[in-house]
This record gives sequence, structure tokens and C-alpha cells, in this order.
Amino acid sequence: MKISTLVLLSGLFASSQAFAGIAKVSKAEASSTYTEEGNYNASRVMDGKQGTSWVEGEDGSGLGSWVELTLDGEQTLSGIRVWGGDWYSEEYWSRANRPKDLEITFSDGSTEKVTLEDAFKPQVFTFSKPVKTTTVKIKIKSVHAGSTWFDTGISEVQLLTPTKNPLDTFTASASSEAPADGDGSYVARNVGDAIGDSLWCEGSEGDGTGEWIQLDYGKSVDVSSMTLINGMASTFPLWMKGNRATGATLTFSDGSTHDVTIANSIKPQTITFPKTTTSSVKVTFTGVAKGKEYNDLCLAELRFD
Ligand SMILES: [Ca+2]
Ligand SMILES: [Ca+2]
Repeated sequence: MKISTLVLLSGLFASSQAFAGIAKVSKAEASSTYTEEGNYNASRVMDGKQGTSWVEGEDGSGLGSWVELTLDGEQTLSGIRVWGGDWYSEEYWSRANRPKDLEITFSDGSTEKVTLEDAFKPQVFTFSKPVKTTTVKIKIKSVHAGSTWFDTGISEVQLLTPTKNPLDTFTASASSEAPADGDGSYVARNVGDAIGDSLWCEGSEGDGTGEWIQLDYGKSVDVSSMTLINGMASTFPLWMKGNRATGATLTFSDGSTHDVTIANSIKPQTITFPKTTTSSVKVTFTGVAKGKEYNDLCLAELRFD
């Protein structure tokens, strides 16, 4: 399943960025940008997609290069989630440099240092203490060397905010998961990362009808709406190739159920239902619109409020 970055739908994932627990970023600037081919602008670290990256344009490995995020006003940050390297594909990731040590500087001049493992996975770091800031400057201090290319990139950064909303934290499980490939994994938890091109895809023989995904909160919560991004929503051509949900039954922890209709749309959608107190919601798909190429049902994002 090729996650192409060639066709971008600007604004598509804006609502993902607004999910609670992740700070809103208004712009990104960088010390330099790789310009020989492709688009590796600084804004690519904040576009809600793991398959697009900022890459520095210095000679050599780009040590000392930085990308600076300007927040939408002053916000309190508790940590950072980083997709280091060029996540266009796992092959690209291994061929280009990945950042290792990062120095993070806030608007008050204070700093945090984090060290990334050399692994094709998002990495979360909790700051030594919460910090109020209007900017976050991320400087590359050392790298894990690529096999072919010696420029260093960062595909995505999420700035994490302290949250007391119990609906922000959940574990996800599913009836099946498609196996990982060169574009990454298709595990259930990909619906909860606010990243539009990380997908849960079921891995059954059929078209996805009868398959399910479940979110568990570990405590009682009140829910009355479901927000989702339906299908392989990375790009419109890819979305057309994969299966999309058209209906589902929601099952709550007391065994009660509610049937919903899901729009066959690539846009984020919110579906409301009667307020229910539950510790989990299981979404069992009852209708599927078939894609042109892949017979897997996928969701890019899913949450309840
Ligand atoms: Ca990106
Ligand atoms: Ca996702």
C-alpha cells in the first residue's frame, strides 16, 4: 500500500491537529531546506502526516540545523512526539540521516535534550517539567547516519499538552490488523495519533464487514459523538483504492448498542448519538464501500467525545 505524497489535500487533517492533548502550531521555520527535488519545507513537520518531512539543506550532515515551531499563542507543554528521519517510506528512512540528539529551546531560553533511538517509529519524550512557551526550536546535535543520503530530516513533531480529559487517553484493539509493509504498520492504535496517513487496516479475507475496532478508556466516561477519518485517507487516489465504512454498530461496555451511518467521505466527520456512560466503545462495521484495488477496510483516525 503505497502512501504517496504526490497528491496533497491541503487542510484535510486540520481537525486532527486540533485534537486535545496536542498543541496547535501556527507556523514552522527552518535554518535551511533541501530544495533539489521534492518539497521538504519546514511546514512539513506540522502537516499531520508522517509521510512528509522537513529536510535540511546544508552541506554535510546538517549538524546545528534547526526547525522552529511557533505556537498558536502561549501554551503549556509537557512533552514532544517526534517522527525522526524521512518517513516517505521505510526505505527512504534508512537511506537518509535520522536525527539522534536534539536540543529543544523554548521562548524563555530554557532547554531540554532528547536522544532518539534509531528506530522507524514515533518516539515520545516527557519534559523534565511542564513549560509555558510560544516557540519551540528543535536543533539537530547528532545523527544516525543514512546508507545513501547525508541530509537529515524530521517528518513530524507533535507538541504534547497536559490533559485531564479522560477521552484523550485510550488503548485500541481490533478484530484483525493488516501486516506492516514498507509504508509502516496498520495497527489499531494508529487511529489515535492525530496523523492522517497512519492507518488501521483490518487484515481479514473479506471486505471488512463484521470486522471491529474497540477503544478502551480504563474508566467510565460519557460519550455522545464519534469523530473519524474514513478509509486510506493519506491521499485521494489512495483513498479511492481502499475500502471505506458506510455503517457500524457501536457496542458499549454495558452491552447496549447504537447503529450509525458513516459517510463515504475522505473528510473528517462527526456522528452524534445519545449520551452514554461506558468504559469502552466497540465499532463493528456493518456496511462497506469497495475500493478499486485493495480489499481492506481502513480508518485513519477515530475518537469519541
Ligand atoms: Ca509531516
Ligand atoms: Ca492515524
